[in-house]
Order: sequence, then structure tokens, then C-alpha cells
Amino acid sequence: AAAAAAATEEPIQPPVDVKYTKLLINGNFVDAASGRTFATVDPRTGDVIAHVAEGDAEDINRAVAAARRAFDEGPWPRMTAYERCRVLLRFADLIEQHAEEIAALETWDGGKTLEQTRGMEVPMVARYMRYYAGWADKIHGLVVPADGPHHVQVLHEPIGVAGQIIPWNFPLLMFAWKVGPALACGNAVVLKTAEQTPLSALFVASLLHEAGLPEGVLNVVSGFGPTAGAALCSHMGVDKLAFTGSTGTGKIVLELAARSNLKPVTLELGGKSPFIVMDDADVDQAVELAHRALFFNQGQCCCAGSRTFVHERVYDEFVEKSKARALNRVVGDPFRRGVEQGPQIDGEQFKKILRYVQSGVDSGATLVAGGDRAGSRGFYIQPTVFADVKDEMKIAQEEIFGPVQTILKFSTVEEVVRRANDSPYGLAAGVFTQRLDAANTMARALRVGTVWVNTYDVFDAAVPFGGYKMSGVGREKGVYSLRNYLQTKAVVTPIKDAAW
Ligand code: TXE
Repeated sequence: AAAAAAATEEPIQPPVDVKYTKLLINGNFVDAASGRTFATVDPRTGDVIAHVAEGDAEDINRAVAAARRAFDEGPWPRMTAYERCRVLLRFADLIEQHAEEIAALETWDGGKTLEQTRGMEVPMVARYMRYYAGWADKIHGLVVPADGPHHVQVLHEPIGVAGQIIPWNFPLLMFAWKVGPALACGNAVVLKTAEQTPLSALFVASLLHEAGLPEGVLNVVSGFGPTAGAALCSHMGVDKLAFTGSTGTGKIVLELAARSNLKPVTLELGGKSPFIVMDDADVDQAVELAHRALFFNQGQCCCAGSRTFVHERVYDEFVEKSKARALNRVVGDPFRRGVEQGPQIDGEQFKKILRYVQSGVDSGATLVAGGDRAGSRGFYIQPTVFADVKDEMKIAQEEIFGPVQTILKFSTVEEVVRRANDSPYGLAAGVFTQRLDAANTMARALRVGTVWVNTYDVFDAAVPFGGYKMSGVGREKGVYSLRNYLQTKAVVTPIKDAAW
């Protein structure tokens, strides 16, 4: 019934206007050099929200030139760290002042529920910015002991111009994770947003200028991957790349960096994260947490708990209750209060997810809930649950990136650790148990960048995030993110005076 509602509802008019659709280069909103635009689409209906300037290699050249000037000659790296801190703090205040507009824009362009963007994501962006603002004036060098009579200083300097490419599943949060540490460390940035979701970054970038960011320090180029994105990766004037997206594209990014100027690259890529429920778990709680771990953000999370491993003793009860929970999930217009799940981002992802559902059925998994589109327009998909899933099935191996839960059965800790680790990915894992020994064993044995024990999807600004194996290279957030944006310079001076 909930799913059907999505079909009949008239879409709610978003309470926001689209103000910014041009590229942001050197502090000005400008058309693309080619004059071209592309449509960004409302995932609720497939209708065009706005036409946005389509940046390509020429615009990346202009943006990198502006960023180079801002870094090589401009005030930003030379301002006091406290001044940079204050720009970021003012930016966080402006985010809060404009929270309603920003949340509405993010919901409109990306199909995320307004309760999520307003209640969680926009406040998190402000929190992340204040966290990085706090770092700006606390980046210390070192004085290190050397064997000879030498005074040795180690300086931590900004790395230069950072090229950053972000995806569509969390446009604002990825903006914060990437732009925050880069600016706190004194760098200049060229940001390439995802072609599905260009709007919110342009809006908040305008606020960053209102907060006092000098021109050219942050440039935002909307456009497509193979054109604008690839040009940024290959650019000789870019000193560092940070990318979040698919593992396949991550490989291209790394290759382009290597073929051009060997700029260092951090990558945050896909996952197939295990969520492990032991037999001592409170089944109701475990069902709810596993449900959220997978279905959050329409299942479009790199760290979605997308392999639900359940101990054989509680398996049947768990499947029954997971089915009931999925059938109760409220699908509908993301602007409507009480809705838990909006549409998928676009037609391509929508079709990809439904192909995976078909593959699950074909390979013999038991479809216990959902399995089809919800409604007749837009990109809504029914909350879907598969039971009796086997490790070798495609739906247990590949990233579906949609509202499709796959439930697998296990009997021992050793077995589930082995199977959980048997994946090219290693982004995150959830462990649900009251047994401290089992939790500790699994936390150490799982080859993943984050283990959530009896919780999931906790994203604190200070906690590092990133992947083992093909889930990524490097870490974001926390003190670890600063290392990505700093160069290390040793300065060695002889100590001449014997009296030292
Ligand atoms: O990703 P891409 P897509 C996964 C998820 C999803 C799949 C495909 O499984 O179904 O990836 O999504 C830019 N050079 N994730 O096609 O292509 C692109 O413009 C430089 C997981 O959207 O990786 C966008 O800005 N850049 C993920 C960004 O890369 C290129 C989040 C991501 O797009 C490029 C998103 C190129 N040649 C998808 N090609 C996560 N880790 O959370 C594309 N881009």
C-alpha cells in the first residue's frame, strides 16, 4: 500500500527556487565555454528541474588556472590560519541560516527524504565545517632530532590545487568531506560534481564566498565524467586528486593521475559490506538495524550493509521479521512527512537495480518482499528482500546500490568471518551480538575500514572513513583527512656554534 502511494501522489512543489546553474570559476558564475547545458532531473517524475552549464576540458582549464592563481599568488595559503578558520566558521553559520533551502534543493535533485536532508545531512555539513575550521590553526610542524649537529624542522604545507570528484548519493556530505579539509589546510580546489546532482554544491559554494572565501580558491565545475572529470584527473596543474564513486571509475582516475603528473590520489569506492547477526542477538533490534543499514538513502550508500549474514538459529525468525519490516517501509514523495524511502537517483540506476532483482530470482534466491518498481512514474523501487542467498550469487557479490536486502545463513564465527572477507571490497561491516569475545574477534578479523558493533552508519567528523582492498585508497574525515592535503618539507640547518 505504501509503495502504491508513490504512484498516485501528485509531486509536492519543492519549497525552493533554483538560483545557481552556472559554473563557479574564479568567484563568478559563468556559462560553459562551449555554451552547452545539460538537464538535471527530478527523480520523483523524470521531469527536468533545470538546465545546468555543462563544463568540459576547456572549463576545467579555466578553473585550474583560477585555482593556481589563488594558490600561487593569492591570499588564501598566506592568510593566517585563524583567518581561514573564521571563514569556515562563518560558512557553517550560513549553512544553518539557509538550512531549509539547502535541504529542499538536495531532496529535489537527489530524491532523498526531506527528513533526512533537513534533519541530518545539512546539520552534518555545518558540523564537519566547524570540525575542519578547528583544525585550520592547529596544523603543527615538528622539530626532529638528527644524528649530526643539525637543526631539523619538518613543515606541513598545503599541497596546492586539489581536484575533487564527487558522486550523487551524498552531494552535500561529499562536498563537506572533501572541501573542508582541503580549505582548512590552505589549498585551492576544483570540484567536479556528479552530473545527476549539480545544484546543492553551487548553492553552498556561493555561501562560502559570502563567508569571505577569496575568489578562485574554490571552483565548481558541473559536467560529465569522461569529459570534465577526466580532464581534471589528467591536468598537469592539479597537485592532488580525491575521488568518491565506483571502483571502475576509481581505476580510471588513478590511471589518469599516473599518466599525467603522478599526483597523489585518494579513492573512496564501492562496497559489499557484511552485517553479521549472531544467535544471541535481540532479533527485533537486529532486524531493525540491518534494515536501516541496507535501506538508508534508498540503498544508495557505499557502506550499505548489503550482505546480511544471520546465524542459523535465528535465521527463519529474522527473515520473517525482515520481510514484515520491508513491507511496512513507507515509500513515497521524499518531501512528504513520514516517508522513509524516495526514488532512486535516475533511470540508469533504476534499471540496474531491477536487473539485479531479476538475477536474484534467476539464480534461485527466494524473493520474500518487493521485487518490482513502485508506482508508475519516477524511479521508485519497492523495498526488496531476498532470503536463501548463496555467496556465489551475483546479488551477494556485486554492489546493487538499491533497496535490495540479501540475507545469508551461517553457523560459526570462523565461517562468517571467512565468508565476509571473501570479497574484493572491504569498506565496512556491522556486528550484532552481546558477546564481547565474538565482537572483538570479528572486529579484528574483518578486513574492512570501519566495524560498527551493535550500531551502523555512525559518521562522526573525527572518525576516519575509507576502505581496505578495492574499496579505496586512503582515509577521509578526522585527522587522517588532513594528511591528504599537506606536503611534508624537511628544513635542515647546521648548528655551527659548538656551545649549542
Ligand atoms: O559512478 P561513477 P556512477 C557505484 C554504485 C553505482 C555505480 C555507478 O554501485 O551503481 O557506482 O554509478 C565521475 N573520469 N557508486 O556511474 O561513474 C562522475 O561524473 C573522471 C558508489 O554514478 O563512479 C561522478 O562525478 N571522473 C559510490 C563520479 O565520477 C569520472 C557513489 C562518480 O561516478 C569519470 C556512486 C572519468 N572517466 C556510485 N567517469 C560510492 N562510493 O559511494 C565518471 N566520473
